[in-house]
Amino acid sequence: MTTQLPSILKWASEDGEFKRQVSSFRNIIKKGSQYPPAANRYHLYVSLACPWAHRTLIVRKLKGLESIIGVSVVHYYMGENGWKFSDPSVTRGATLDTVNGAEYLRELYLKTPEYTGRFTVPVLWDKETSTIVNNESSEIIRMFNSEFDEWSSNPGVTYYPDSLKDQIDEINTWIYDTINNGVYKSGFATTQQAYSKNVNQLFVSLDRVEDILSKNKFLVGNTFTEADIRLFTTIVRFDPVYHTHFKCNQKTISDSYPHILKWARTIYQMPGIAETVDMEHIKKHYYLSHKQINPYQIVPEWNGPDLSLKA
Ligand SMILES: N[C@@H](CCC(=O)N[C@@H](CS)C(=O)NCC(=O)O)C(=O)O
Repeated sequence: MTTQLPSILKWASEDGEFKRQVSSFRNIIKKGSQYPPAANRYHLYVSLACPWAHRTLIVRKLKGLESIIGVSVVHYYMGENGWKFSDPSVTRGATLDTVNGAEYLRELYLKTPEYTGRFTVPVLWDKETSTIVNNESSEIIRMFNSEFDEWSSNPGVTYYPDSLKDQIDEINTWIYDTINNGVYKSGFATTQQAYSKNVNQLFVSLDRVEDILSKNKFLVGNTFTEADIRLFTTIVRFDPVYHTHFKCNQKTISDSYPHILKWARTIYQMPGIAETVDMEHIKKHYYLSHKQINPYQIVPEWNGPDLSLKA
């Protein structure tokens, strides 16, 4: 049976498996390039709900780039026309688009008329050429990490050190496929087979992470790296959202993964991190926006097992 879904909800392919689209804007900010590093030239568009956008907010914060890279935050509800801006006096945590005056995020993408992809956050915008520089979080965090040190309050600190690049890349690959994206592949599967395959892989990988963190403080030895940042944004959403909404319910982080929980607390308690985590935006976004898997848009009263990241 094929169900007719509006295009914004059509995320699964014929085999029932969710396929994440490959990001289209892939320019790199670099000295001497078309997009050189500069203060107050680039602007970041995010959703506080989105784990990919959350990575960029964390690196911006940790590198102390808030005063030279502005941020606009969309409303947590992603409706028929996609992400929308909102006055903070109406929607706590959201903002209007003070750079482009757009009502919807899609308007930024449509300034590139040939663009035919999805209208995703994060977006790194160039105010000088009025175009999207990059919409791939894994690349945006690398640029924030290394290209703006001239203005950074934390220059020289790197979350992708040369000596650990291979190990970070290796761990990022399987964590991306089976955990960061694995929760989506479980939750958006439209066949039992696709769901089962992905949810089983997800828990095999979480067990593997638990084992690593039982021996090391962080994913790559005792050094806090971008690999930790990239996983953290999925883990904070796990018990409150993915466990229930995406049917990733074999185990919870708080009850079954003591080392992952301890690691998540360590990161949450680092200066600046807690203020990037907005549980209201996170919960309301997922439960309200994905009508294909939660048609009555009921938002759970409780956050699930208490992650107690402050404890
Ligand atoms: N590859 C992108 C993925 C970003 C992404 O999928 N963002 C989601 C929110 S969590 C989005 O904006 N989706 C809107 C849509 O697909 O219509 C990245 O890592 O930056």
